[in-house]
Amino acid sequence: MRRLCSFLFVSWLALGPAALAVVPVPPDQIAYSGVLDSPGPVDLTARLYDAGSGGTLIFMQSFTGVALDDGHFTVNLGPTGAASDSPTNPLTTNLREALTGDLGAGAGRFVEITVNAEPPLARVQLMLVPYALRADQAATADVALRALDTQAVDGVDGSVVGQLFEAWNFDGGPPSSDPREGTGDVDGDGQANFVDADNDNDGISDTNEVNGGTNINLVTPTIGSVSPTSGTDSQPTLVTITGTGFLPGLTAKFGAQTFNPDTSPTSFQVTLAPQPAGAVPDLLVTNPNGESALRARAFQFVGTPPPVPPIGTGGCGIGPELALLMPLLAWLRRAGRASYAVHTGTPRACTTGGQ
Ligand SMILES: [Ca+2]
Ligand SMILES: [Ca+2]
Ligand SMILES: [Ca+2]
Ligand SMILES: [Ca+2]
Repeated sequence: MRRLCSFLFVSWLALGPAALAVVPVPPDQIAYSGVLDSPGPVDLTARLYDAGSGGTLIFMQSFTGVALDDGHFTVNLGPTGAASDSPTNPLTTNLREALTGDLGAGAGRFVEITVNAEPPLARVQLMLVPYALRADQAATADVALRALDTQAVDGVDGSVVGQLFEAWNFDGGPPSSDPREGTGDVDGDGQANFVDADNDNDGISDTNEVNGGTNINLVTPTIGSVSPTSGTDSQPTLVTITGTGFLPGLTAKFGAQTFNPDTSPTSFQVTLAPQPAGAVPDLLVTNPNGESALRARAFQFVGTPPPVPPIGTGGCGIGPELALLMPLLAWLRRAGRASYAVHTGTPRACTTGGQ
């Protein structure tokens, strides 16, 4: 007796996992392969039942003179089978219809092979392939990781989409196909880079970043204000820096003084050590991503201010009082300050000819 030693069959489904989300349409042909332990050619009859034994005959197809290659054979079931068989006729001659399961038969599908006129071999159940790594073509796909050619995207010719991407600059920045643009979404706002005029959402447009030499895909800091802008050569100065795009871990350098302050996105503080009068350090703020902002001559160090004169000790008349205040006023002007201290003493009354 000839025996079917092993078998395999090409599934009726060759779509990716996402396509399994919808009910697949069975093909009208499936390839069926097996191995026989005797030389060919042979006549084969394939019957499709709805049960592993007994059950209802659904489809039947015969093949004559099937060649064997070292015992291996392959036949294609479908698309059309025989209309009659003995002792009962199959329910359909259409393989696709036989596989859809709406013929009033049971849900299972089992293939029974008969070799020549010998008794039938044990039935083998047809199973849907649960997972396919790759399909060269798909009529539709819920998700395609990469399609080399598409005939339509939501009803629009696929070539139109490609030409729009290649030829049209949606956001005024670098071309859509520029590696800095493309279909990424750096800031995660739902807008792809090629239509997002500010890829990294740092408040600086892609165009201005390109012109300014900063990175359109990395948050770039800006310096708004430095307050105060001066300090003395004798006392530490607490300085507040405001701006945008300050990231945790940033570095601030005032000349040779380096700081790693805690920061909010828009401000941070550092305490400058005194430096000799006349020093005017630049401020360089650098984010951990390497993006930076520079403010030249952001701060100046000045000499220690003169003591505040005791107003009212100069006698009556404005002249003597101004003479005492002049050194302090000059210091304020040099330091760019509006005030230095408030006199709290009690003015002395005029002793001669006063008001
Ligand atoms: Ca975006
Ligand atoms: Ca962009
Ligand atoms: Ca930007
Ligand atoms: Ca940037």
